[in-house]
Amino acid sequence: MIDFPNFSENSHSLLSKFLTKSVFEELKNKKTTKNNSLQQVIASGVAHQDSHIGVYAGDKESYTIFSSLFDPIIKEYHGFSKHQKHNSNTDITQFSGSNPDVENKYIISTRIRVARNIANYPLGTIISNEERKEVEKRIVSALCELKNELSGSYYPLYNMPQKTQAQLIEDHFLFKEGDRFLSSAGLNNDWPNGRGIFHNKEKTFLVWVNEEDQLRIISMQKGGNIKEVFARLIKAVKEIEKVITFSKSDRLGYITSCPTNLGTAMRASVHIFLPKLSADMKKLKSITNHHHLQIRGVNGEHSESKNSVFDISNQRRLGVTEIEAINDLYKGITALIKAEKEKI
Ligand code: ADP
Ligand code: CIR
Repeated sequence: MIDFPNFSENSHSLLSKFLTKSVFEELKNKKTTKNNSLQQVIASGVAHQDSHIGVYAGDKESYTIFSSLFDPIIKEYHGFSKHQKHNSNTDITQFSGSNPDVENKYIISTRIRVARNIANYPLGTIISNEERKEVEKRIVSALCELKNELSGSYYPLYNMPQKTQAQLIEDHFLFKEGDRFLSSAGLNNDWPNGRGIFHNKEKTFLVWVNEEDQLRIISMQKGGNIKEVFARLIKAVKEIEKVITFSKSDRLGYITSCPTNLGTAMRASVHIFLPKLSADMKKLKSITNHHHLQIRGVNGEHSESKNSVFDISNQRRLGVTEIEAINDLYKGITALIKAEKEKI
């Protein structure tokens, strides 16, 4: 039995906004078939009052059993109502953009990732040590079948030299260790067991294993060629999907630990140098808001931007197709570069 959590006045998380007393009463004794509870769902947001969202699902069923909490959060973040159904479209011939920075003056690198989890397993917050290892084994065996540009090697975290790990993180290829939001959700349990990274020689195709989601499939390269990065990603996802069935819902698309990633589960980002606009954050934010883009720092979520370099990506992942999401990025980045050039 849990008590209604105390949220401080300064807490602006979607959890504190939507966990009303009546929603709490409705959900407090509910459990999913895999035994996920409200306490588990809200643990991170209760521990960290500075959370933006504050909730994580423990399995696919969490999104229906605890829908009175998840649905309003999903609506507020993605603008996706409980009557809507998510649709996918990865047909690259329908993407009319390509590279918003052909002069190669502003975009440092482009990265597109999707999150995936394997059907019928618990998600990372409540998975057991044994099941996590099983998931790792299945993913690695699927990845080892990839050919040509996508072929690579798997590097488990448990025997990775500290120096290699630090360098991979610094170069933006590997997840950080010890994220406090993930820790409180249970997503760092049994660390570093079952965690690792697969990548090709050029590090243009990478897969994170058992971080926030069981797979984070990543395509990245220097410069701003969004189309090339997207094409590589979609090719890889299709190959992996021949071997592994991903967790998916008719309504919510791909199932992820955090509700912000549902649907396409895709974050398409550029690292972009905007020295003039960085002195006018109001203008920068008005452009990103207009194009449904999110600004992060150069070291990923919860980091600061440095030397006028920003990580800019699609905010909406659910209720938009993959093509719409990369179009948001393409158009928004084109508008930002135009505004940067016009600034004196
Ligand atoms: P995620 O993208 O999986 O949601 P993060 O925001 O923490 O997670 O980013 C993961 C890593 O990817 C960080 O090191 C971040 O700097 C790096 N990254 C994100 N976008 C780009 C990009 N366009 N170019 C290079 N690195 C990037
Ligand atoms: C939080 O609630 O702040 C963390 N659990 C991270 C939420 C996901 N981030 C996001 O805004 N896309």
